[in-house]
Amino acid sequence: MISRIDLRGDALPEGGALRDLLPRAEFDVEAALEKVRPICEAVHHRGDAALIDYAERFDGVVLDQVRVPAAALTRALEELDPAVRAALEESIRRARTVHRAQRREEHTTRVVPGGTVTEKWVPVQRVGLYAPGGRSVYPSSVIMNAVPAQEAGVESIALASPPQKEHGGLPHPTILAACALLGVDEVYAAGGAQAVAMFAYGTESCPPANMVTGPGNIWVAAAKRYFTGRIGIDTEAGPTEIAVLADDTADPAHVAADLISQAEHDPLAAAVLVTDSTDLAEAVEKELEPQVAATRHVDDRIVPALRGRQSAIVLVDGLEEGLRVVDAYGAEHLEIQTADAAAVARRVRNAGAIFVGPWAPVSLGDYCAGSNHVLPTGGCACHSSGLSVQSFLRGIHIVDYTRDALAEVAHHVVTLAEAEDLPAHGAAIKARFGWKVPGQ
Ligand code: HSO
Ligand code: ZN
Repeated sequence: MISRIDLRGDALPEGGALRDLLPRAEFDVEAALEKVRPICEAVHHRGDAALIDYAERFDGVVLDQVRVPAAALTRALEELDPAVRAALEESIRRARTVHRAQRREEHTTRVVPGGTVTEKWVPVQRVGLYAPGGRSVYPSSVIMNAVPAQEAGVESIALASPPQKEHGGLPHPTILAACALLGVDEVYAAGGAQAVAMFAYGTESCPPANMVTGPGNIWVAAAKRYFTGRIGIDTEAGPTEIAVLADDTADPAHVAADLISQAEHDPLAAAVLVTDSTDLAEAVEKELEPQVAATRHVDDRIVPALRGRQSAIVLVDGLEEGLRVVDAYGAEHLEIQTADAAAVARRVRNAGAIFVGPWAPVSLGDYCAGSNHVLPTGGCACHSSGLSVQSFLRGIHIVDYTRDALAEVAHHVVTLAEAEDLPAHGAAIKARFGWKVPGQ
């Protein structure tokens, strides 16, 4: 069901070489770029008409408008299963609590008497959120994108999700209901690269956005890459990953269940167990069979995900080596199921989110921990963070110096300008002091 990689015995290689020994899915966004280019340009030139054409071609629905009427959101909320509504509300409440605490205060640093630099935090003005349809209809992802944007103070938030044939050309009703619960009332029935293009360029019915966030398939990731530089994006979300660092204190039934839980997302999803215990490795392997057999999505997602080259049980000599392996891997989600898990978690440097001990499985974080589930994949956790209030804020420096404060440092500015062969930079200082450098 899952392969083994045995890294015991020899010393582990450093950095990149260690990462090369670890499993990872192929996710070639570059190749998809060529395919999304004409789609993005069609939306640029033909606006809503192109979106309507693509809805027919890719989603099999004939739309007369892309904007979802307000009544459809209200109806979706009225028809939502009350238990699902209660769970979504709890998820929103917890996410709000955590994300509200991420707000940043303006801060002024007095560099010298009369010279200050203030950093003020300004939300992005308009954000387009993307919620996938098809295999991954995740109202939880609507929450994870909308809540940080709202808590950051983003003024204008719109959402796009693919039109669904079975739902009369509207996005999936639970997506619409989640929007209604969140107070996101500007919703478009548009999917894939064309939805990203709609937000990037704007169309007759949808004003352009400054930023697009949200998970999606490879076409959405490619469209985000296409527009990088023109608009802000979160990350190019790749297939979901779970890594578990476990020792012989871990419960193999829990470890197996957690590996399967993320394999359930996608045939390219990655499930990686890093352990120094062969007993645990064997017990987890044994647990996988019956647990996989007892669930849904077996042949289309879980079995290919666990059998794929991206998943493995990695055997290491001890906890120190395990930590080096998980740091080299940089998992989207990392569970620590070892003795003294909290202390081990503090030592991890690279992970999108860390789940500590037996009672914090990734599924909790996916829905109701309060943490965000939009996290860096594909090793991007080595340089990026998950979605947060910070993702939707810009820190702007306000530089305020008096005459005396500028005079004090003027000679250094002029010297550096000369050293860089940029005399006009120096002149901008001298012009303020009768064309002389103060103090010289
Ligand atoms: N684990 C996914 C998010 C998700 N799980 C949505 C369930 N629904 C990526 O972090
Ligand atoms: Zn998940």
